Amino acid sequence: MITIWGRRNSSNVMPVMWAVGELGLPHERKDVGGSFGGLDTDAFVKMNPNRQIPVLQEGSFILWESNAIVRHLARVHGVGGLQPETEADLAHAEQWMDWHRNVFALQASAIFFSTIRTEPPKRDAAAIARQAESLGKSLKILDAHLNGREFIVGDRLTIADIPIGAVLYRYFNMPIERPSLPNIEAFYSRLQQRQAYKTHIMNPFGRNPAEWYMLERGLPIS
Ligand SMILES: N[C@@H](CCC(=O)N[C@@H](CS)C(=O)NCC(=O)O)C(=O)O
Repeated sequence: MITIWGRRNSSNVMPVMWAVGELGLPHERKDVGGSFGGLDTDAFVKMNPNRQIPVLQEGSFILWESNAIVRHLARVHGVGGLQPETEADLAHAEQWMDWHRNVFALQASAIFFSTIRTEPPKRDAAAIARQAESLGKSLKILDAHLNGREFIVGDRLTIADIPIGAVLYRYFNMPIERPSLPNIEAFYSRLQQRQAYKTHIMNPFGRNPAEWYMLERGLPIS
């Protein structure tokens, strides 16, 4: 049995849960991090000295770093599925996973904190507009790559799609200006048809810190 440590609304827990869902793996998820706390206990720090989520636990095997967890799950459980089949596809999948970490997630997360995680009166509209424009330019690179392709690598969903696809839900639901990205929009529409994407990624995150907190705790918002 796999245990995933981490609250479900964490941007780094979500791709791991999506991979677990795509692979149909029996699992449990434990709410830690954010308002649940629990990252500073001796037991957790022993698992992840970075005091961050997600952490994968499988018996005595412990793994942290979300993209490493997604790669591990695909290698061990996803042959013929999430794991790319050729060396070239694997190399390109890893390239896009690094792009996710160093470009897309970095920029999108900064905007998420400037918008949803900041009280509306304290938001800096000019700075947010600059951040959104810069992210839009980065996404033009992915949009061009997706021209004529159904998935980021190969002809089925792989580890290349998981971290990037997870951030797309936030990108398309944040209150920002977005350029025309027709190939990404088509890709995002296809992802939204997948049950595991619906379950683990398409979870509303609210419009402000108060709503974010309520949703994190599973409480209704008005
Ligand atoms: N590069 C790490 C980043 C992990 C990370 O930043 N996790 C955040 C949540 S998204 C965290 O643990 N924050 C503290 C908290 O949730 O309390 C990964 O991909 O796993």
